Amino acid sequence: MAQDKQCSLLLEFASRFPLPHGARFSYGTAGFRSDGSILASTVFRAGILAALRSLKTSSTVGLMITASHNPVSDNGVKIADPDGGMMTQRWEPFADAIANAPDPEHLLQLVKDFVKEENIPFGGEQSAEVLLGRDTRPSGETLLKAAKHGINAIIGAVAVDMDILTTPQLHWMVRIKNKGMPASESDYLSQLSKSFSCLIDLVPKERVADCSDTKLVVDGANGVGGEKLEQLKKMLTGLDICVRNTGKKGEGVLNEGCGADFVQKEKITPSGFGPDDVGIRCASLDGDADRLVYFLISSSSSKNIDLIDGDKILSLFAVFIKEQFDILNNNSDSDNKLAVRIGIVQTAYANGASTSYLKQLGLEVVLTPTGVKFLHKEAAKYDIGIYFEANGHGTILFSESFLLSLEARSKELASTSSGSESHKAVLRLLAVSQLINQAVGDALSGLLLVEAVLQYKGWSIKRWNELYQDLPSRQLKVKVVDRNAVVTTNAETKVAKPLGLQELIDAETAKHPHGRCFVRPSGTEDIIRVYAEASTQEAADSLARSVVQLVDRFLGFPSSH
Ligand code: NG1
Ligand code: ZN
Repeated sequence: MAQDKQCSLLLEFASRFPLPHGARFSYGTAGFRSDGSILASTVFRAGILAALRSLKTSSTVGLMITASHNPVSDNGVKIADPDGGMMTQRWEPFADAIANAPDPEHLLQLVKDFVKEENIPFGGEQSAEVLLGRDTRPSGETLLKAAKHGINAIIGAVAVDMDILTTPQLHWMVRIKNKGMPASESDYLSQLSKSFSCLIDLVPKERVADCSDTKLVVDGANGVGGEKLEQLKKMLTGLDICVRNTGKKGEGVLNEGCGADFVQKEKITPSGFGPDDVGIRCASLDGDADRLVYFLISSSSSKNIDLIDGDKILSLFAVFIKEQFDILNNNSDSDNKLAVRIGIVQTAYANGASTSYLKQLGLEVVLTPTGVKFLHKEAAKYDIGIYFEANGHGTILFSESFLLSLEARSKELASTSSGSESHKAVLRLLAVSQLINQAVGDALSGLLLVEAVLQYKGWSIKRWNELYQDLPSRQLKVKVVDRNAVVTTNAETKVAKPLGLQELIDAETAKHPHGRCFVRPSGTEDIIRVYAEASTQEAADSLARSVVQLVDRFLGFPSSH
């Protein structure tokens, strides 16, 4: 009986969200992405998916409506698992299948088969909860309604609208809620501001004098991040933050000529910045504030910038964390040292100079395929895993068991040598674990950690940029008939298919000193990406261009030949 009611409810709701003719959706690197105007059926079905995920795990899950750094007309949807991370990859085939079900009957059949296979209580015996968030895109409001319908199509499931949020805020809320702790937006903001001020209080006194450089100008990409940063900055002391591209009426279009993706890919000043900002520390968030890059305008006569990307943010964090362990262990007896496994996780897009630098610090570096779900999973294998994509998405993960050891050490030091250098080092590490988002990369918490570490080191942005010098690189896109015709291996550094393409890429690469080049299908756009690196910008550009031609020859549209 309950099952019948459930089935007719699902059929009825599904008939309100028909699949657009000819559309195909795939749960890619960051969930479903497409033009916002054709996404209602997908978001409705993602609502069903989220409700089932919550039923399966008996926990709260999240559903975020965003297309991140993509144009304002795009939108997207992704699911956050109970730990705040991305939805398990094991469920992606089911996500794809329901997103493409041609009609309500097929959709219902897929759901019925899946709940049976996964042993999911279906028909109202159990309750489910989904937290909903969205960025500032105009299509978000309609899509939110579709998501609510999807959730409400599953009896027992409740949708909780958390309103406009950054992506990392929603992931944080899901994680914290499932830990049984207060998980509102104000809890998030106060955790960030408290742990930041704790780190600032622990800046060595002799370095405080070097910290006069407190001015920071932030490009909010005309998205949600600017507005949230305005809220956060009221709770902070010791930082003078000015937010531009806030997205307030008349200020500009989301991600257009601004934002972390623009700055990282184009390497020029975003709109709203100019000659008056020469020498000042600047940062850019992306449209949903899960990416962060810094930059420096070094001359008033050029639009070029010195980009300080995710790799350099990672390197700054790695230097800081390693230093805390050096302090702790250099001040401990040999039988009382705290053993730690620190892992650095990057993708093939990491600048080669960053990887060499990190290895030379004695750190263990691993590469994974693109997509934070891969990096996150790898980083979680360490006591402390630091992961970043070059584009500025990343965070630092502390394992639960290592956090317990740190807390125990902190208690011990508080009673034996409170205020000692070792004690301060442990307190800094604990504050970092509070400040940095443990669920996903978070531009706001990342920004506060960068600021705290720069103050700790007494470093200017220029000094930070000099940690190592990036190898010149170029990223290009190629439109092809079918991007899935490219299959890669070795963390995407080699092409397995089409046969013969890799050999030609190798031959091109060999022509350039320090050459490195790889191609892969994008998971978020219908294109092939080409990345090239070489000892000069001209060489990197020419290598990228030649490989674009190769890809086009193998896979491009016939008319373009
Ligand atoms: P795709 O389109 O799969 O390259 C892009 C980024 C990823 C990741 C996702 C999610 C590059 C080269 N790729 O993925 O790193 O951030 O978007 O937003 O920047
Ligand atoms: Zn984003």
